[in-house]
Amino acid sequence: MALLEILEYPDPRLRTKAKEVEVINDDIKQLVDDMFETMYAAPGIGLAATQVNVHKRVVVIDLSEDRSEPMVFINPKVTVLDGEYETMQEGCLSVPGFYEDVSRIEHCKVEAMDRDGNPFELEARGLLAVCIQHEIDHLEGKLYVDYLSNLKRDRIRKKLEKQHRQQAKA
Ligand code: QAP
Ligand code: CO
Repeated sequence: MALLEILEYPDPRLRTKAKEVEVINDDIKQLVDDMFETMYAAPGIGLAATQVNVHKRVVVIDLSEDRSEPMVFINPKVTVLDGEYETMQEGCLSVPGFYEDVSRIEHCKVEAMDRDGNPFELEARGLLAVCIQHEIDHLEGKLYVDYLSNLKRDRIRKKLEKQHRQQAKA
């Protein structure tokens, strides 16, 4: 297992579109395990491979308090189940320290493969539905800040750029 480095906004590598996973081999399983370790250490509830600079369609999520419900989504596809939207405050490990309201589909179907390559589908609502959509956006090179006003996004970008400059000096 290994802790992976998480890319932070506005790193241009976060804009890379991830490729479908063709075969689930030991490399992919290792990636999944390292992503869980990295997400749990952060700590976070969701992480997409894009955020650790691996441009493959792999997402890990664990919404439980005690980190007992790891969920793996390889090549995830979302289908809208009803047209209801819900607004939730979102954060992102690639945008540390900022939380903003984002509106997303409240009820969706997700089809994906698990860590062993077995296909599954589930219906998601609430936080799980929001989190899956947030993580699939990462695979498309999209960040939640893209849904904010230019003013809010620029303010976040400038603060993070300043932090990154200070970190580089230290
Ligand atoms: C995505 O985000 C998400 O700013 C997962 O300083 C979040 O795990 C989807 C985190 C909320 C829906 C709702 C963020 C940790 C973790 C930070 C995360 C931070 C430390 C974010
Ligand atoms: Co994120």
